[in-house]
Amino acid sequence: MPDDSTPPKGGWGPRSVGWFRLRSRLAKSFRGARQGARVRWPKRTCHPRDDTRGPVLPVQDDARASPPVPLAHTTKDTMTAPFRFVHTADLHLDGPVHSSVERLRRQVDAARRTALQRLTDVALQQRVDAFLVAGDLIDESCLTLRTEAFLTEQLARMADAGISVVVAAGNADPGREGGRLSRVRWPHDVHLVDDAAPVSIDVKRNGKLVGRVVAVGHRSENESGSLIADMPEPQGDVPTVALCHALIAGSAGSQAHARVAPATPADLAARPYAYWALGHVHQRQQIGDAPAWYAGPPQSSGFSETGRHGALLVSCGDATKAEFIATGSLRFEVLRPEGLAGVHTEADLQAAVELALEGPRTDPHEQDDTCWAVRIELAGPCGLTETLRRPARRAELAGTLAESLGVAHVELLDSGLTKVVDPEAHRDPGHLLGQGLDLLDEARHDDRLLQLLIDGTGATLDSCGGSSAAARKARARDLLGDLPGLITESLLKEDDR
Ligand SMILES: [Mn+2]
Repeated sequence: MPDDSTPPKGGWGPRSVGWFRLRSRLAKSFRGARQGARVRWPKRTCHPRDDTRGPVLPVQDDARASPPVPLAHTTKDTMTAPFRFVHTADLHLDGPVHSSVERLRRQVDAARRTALQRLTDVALQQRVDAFLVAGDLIDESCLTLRTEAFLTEQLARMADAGISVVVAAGNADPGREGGRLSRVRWPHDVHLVDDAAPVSIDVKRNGKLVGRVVAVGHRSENESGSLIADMPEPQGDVPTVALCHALIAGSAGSQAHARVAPATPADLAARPYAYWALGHVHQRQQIGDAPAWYAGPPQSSGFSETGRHGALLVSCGDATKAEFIATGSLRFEVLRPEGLAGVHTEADLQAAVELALEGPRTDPHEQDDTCWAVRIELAGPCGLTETLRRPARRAELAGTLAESLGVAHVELLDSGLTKVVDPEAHRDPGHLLGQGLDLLDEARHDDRLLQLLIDGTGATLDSCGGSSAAARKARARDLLGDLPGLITESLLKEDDR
């Protein structure tokens, strides 16, 4: 949770009604101000088209920001121009989507094709020299003929424009004989690297050598040896880029991926390539300070991959530069709304969810036409707990929320909802809780007892109200004011479910 969701010290309890209402009001005024300035996301039902070709989508702002490199170069230009390419990986076309919702699975399928089309558009607009895929472009068990036709059409668009397309096999699309990858009707200009033996590909622009790609591929779905070990030392005449699907030890998120083609950052450092185009770990990242990157998938495949997704536009000249290009059109977010104790109606719930969604939705780099899939994890005391504990009602509410928020998909999860407790209902002096509540009352209203408590705990209790005896007492009273709710909640927790 972001820091701004923390209530002020000494003021309200973390889930008090007052806090929630204030946040709700702030969110509303913020939304009002924003709508006045610029409407970023119209309320609309957002369903990516499910046809094979997908919609024709505009190229990302990131790509538009840099002017295209002209195709014609003077001899001098060609000698000094950097080697420029798009680095992508792990698109998993037609691969599994971890959701039980069929419509969402179809939307991810469509968004993956959209991402491929956007990648192609970027490569053409930027007039790059090469398009490098570091494995798992397709999922070998699932690729349909329709998607294959779409894939080869996009790659042919680039190959026809003189872009060197290099596809390395990964563990989800290994290059074994008779496997799905080997049966794809690749455009004849596409370099398919489907074996562990390193292949060196010269990349030319207008007939002149501008760069070189050294690539290795996976032959099976469980390559246990290092594929990097056999990669040769790069030659020094032009920038040389290594292309490989591998598990680099210590990379962020690597523990979630199969241990195939394992290697270490030291293995990369031992071979001074101008750039390592890596695939396999689904998290965009640089490996230490090395010119080595995982591009991450160009489209998320579910709630385990939140945030923006895209590819890297790389330039290897005197220096190596990697720039992020957003290509994901369906963004996944997991939200944990705060202040649920103040939620008593469906409108309250919507306000709490909108507030939690503000952060991701105000991401200045996000596209206005991005579709959203939102998982809302509900936990803690909530005024709507009885309703929200019923799966059928949650599903119904999720549908309503998706429509009113203008997002493609909403799912509501009960991640530990409890009822809101009212200490006043437990004032019976005949049991432990009732006696505890009475004691707390006494301490709050008896100055002598309060002073004893302050002296006894040795707490500083200085606050923005100052450090006078009166200010300390006021602060102690405030703190005690939260306790009836807290002890009632914890003593009644056992009975709550
Ligand atoms: Mn993989």
